[in-house]
Amino acid sequence: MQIEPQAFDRVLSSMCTEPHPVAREAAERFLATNPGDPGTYPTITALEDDAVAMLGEITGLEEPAGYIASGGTEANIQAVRIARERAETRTPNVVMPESGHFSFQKAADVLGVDLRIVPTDDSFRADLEAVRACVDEQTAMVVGVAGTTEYGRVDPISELGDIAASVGAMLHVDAAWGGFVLPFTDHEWHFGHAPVDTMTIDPHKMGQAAVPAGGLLARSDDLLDALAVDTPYLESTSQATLTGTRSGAGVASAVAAMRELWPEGYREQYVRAQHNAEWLADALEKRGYDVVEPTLPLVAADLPRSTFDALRADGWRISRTATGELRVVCMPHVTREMLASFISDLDRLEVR
Ligand code: 0PR
Repeated sequence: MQIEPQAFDRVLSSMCTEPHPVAREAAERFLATNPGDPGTYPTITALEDDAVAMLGEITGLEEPAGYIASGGTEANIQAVRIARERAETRTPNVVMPESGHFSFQKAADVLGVDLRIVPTDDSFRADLEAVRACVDEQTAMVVGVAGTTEYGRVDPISELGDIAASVGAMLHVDAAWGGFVLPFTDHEWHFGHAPVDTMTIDPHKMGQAAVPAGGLLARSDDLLDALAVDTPYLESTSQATLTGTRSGAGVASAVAAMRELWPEGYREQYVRAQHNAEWLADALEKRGYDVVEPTLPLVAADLPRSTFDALRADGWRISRTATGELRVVCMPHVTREMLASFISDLDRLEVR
């Protein structure tokens, strides 16, 4: 029996997308490889080095260290783990704006660190005063988000870096979603712009790679060493990943997608997505809804609950922010035609 996966033609709020054809093909070829065992699978290990090198190029990292993780969650957990290992306190805390992803909650639970959540300001970015007031000598890490899950906002990364440095904490940037669009904007977000120590950037989101392909990057090898455990019965001597056996599919597809698309393909994708987001924001505004302006290709708007539910019943895969706004992520598979059809469904509902 053939079971068809979810079609993408009505998916508007996912951060996943249809993999690029070259990424799909590479994923299939490397499906049975395990980059967790470099002695046995050297080809995929070499490809992983390529992936990290390319992610380094995208994020202004001169001597890239890192690996392809299962996703942003693993990368964020591992970044917190690095910070905890390096902290000179037994009661470390992590300071994060409320716009941070819930994966940090998991990290805090698993690693036993205290997660301190500070408010965002009127523009949905980390409130610097609040961050300053929250850090102390026990702060192991300050988190900045470059492309927030709900509103696509970019925190003031340099300023967060200064605050982190003032208490000897590390700075982690979560660019899980934003990392493949930010290079084409004026935002300051990466290793070349600020004293960033670690970063999450996921090829399986805007990078058009197949799932699972997350990315963890670190400013230097010694940061990753904090994660390494000995691997006695493998030919390689240590492993820095959280998972053991992991799919080579994500790694190979990440390399294939980045080789194909960086930088021009991603630039075109960003421009198209941003135009789509602005078109949608405009269409919603014209209909009288409150819209959060899309600084990156992600639109949030206040829609009545009943309208939202009716659109879901029509098959639209949409989701809501914590405060109940409709959230549309203009991923590569989201076309203008899809958005126009969404708006015409909305018009039909509002007439009734
Ligand atoms: N950091 C940020 C900024 C994120 O937005 C996300 C995921 C993560 C980390 C975690 O990444 P992984 O899910 O790869 O571990 N944000 C989306 C969310 O939680 C994830 C998502 C993706 C949800 C696809 C639905 C979906 O269909 O909303």
